Amino acid sequence: MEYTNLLLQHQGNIAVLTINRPKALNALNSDTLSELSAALDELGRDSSVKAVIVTGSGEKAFIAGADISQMKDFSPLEGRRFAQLGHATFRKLELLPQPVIAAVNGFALGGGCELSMACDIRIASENAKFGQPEVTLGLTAGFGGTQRLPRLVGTGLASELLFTGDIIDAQEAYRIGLVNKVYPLESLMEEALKLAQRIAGRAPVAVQLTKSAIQRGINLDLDSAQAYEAEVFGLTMSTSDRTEGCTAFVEKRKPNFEGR
Ligand code: CO8
Repeated sequence: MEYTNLLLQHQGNIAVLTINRPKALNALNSDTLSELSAALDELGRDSSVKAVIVTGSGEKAFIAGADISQMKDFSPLEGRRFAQLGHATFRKLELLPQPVIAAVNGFALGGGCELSMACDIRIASENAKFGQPEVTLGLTAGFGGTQRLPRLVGTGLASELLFTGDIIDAQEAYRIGLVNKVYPLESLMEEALKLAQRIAGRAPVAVQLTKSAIQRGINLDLDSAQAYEAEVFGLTMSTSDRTEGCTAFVEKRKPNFEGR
C-alpha cells in the first residue's frame, strides 16, 4: 500500500516504518495516525517481518508531537475522537505481534514521546530530546502518556515530567530508564538494525509469545500474569522451533529456526 505521510521499507526480514512529514517535524495529524494504523495492519499480517523499527524522517525530529495546528480548532468531540484514534493506533503498535524498536532520532515530544513508549524498546541518538509539554499548551497528555510514562520510569519522575512539561536530553532519558542506549546520530539506524537482526535471529514464535506475555501480563496481577506466562510457555512445546532449538543445543550446533 502507498502512504503519503509514512515510508514503509523492508531490509530483509526487518521493516522500517518512518514517519515522513519532516517540514512539520513529523507531527502526527489524523491522516498520519490513520496511515500508521493501516501500516500496522499490513505489518501484522506479514509473517516474513520479524522485527520493526519506527523512526522519524530528517535529522531533527523523531516526532514533535500531535499536530498543534490541527488541534488548535478542535471541538471537545473532535478532541476526544483524536485522542481515541491515537489510543487505538498506539495500542495496535504495542500489541503488534513483532517486536518494535523506536529509533529516536531527535525531538520526541508529546505524542512523539508517547509513540516511542508504545514501542517495546527505545534507543536514541545523542541529539534526541524527550518530554510531555502538553501542560505548556493548556492540554493534557492524550495518547497514553499519563499511563505509559509512570509504568516506564515510576510515578515520581513521570509526574515531574508531566506537570512541568520539561524537556530532557538523551542522557537523562537513559539515566531514568526511558531509553536503553544512546548512539551518535549517524550510527543510530545501523545500531537499530543490528538489534532488530539479533532479535530476528531468535525463534520467531517464541519472541512473539514473549512479547505477548510482557504486554498482556504487565496489566494483570502477578498470579494472573504468571498463569498466562505458563500457558505461553506450554505453547512453545508445540513448535518445531522448540525441537530445533533444544536439539541444536544438545548437538552443539547453531539452531535453524523456521518460525513454526
Ligand atoms: N505540530 C504541528 N507543527 C509542528 C509541531 C507540532 N507538534 N512541531 C513543530 N511543528 C512545525 C512548526 O510549526 C514549523 O512549521 P513552519 O516551518 O511551517 O513554521 C516546523 O515544524 C519547524 O518547527 P520549528 O520552526 O518550531 O523548529 P525549532 O527547531 O525552532 O523548534 C521544537 C523545534 C522545539 C520541537 C518546536 O517545533 C516545538 O516546540 N514544537 C512543538 C512541540 C510540542 O509542544 N509537542 C507536543 C504537542 S501536544 C501533543 O503531542 C499532545 C498529544 C496528545 C493529543 C491528544 C489528543 C486530543
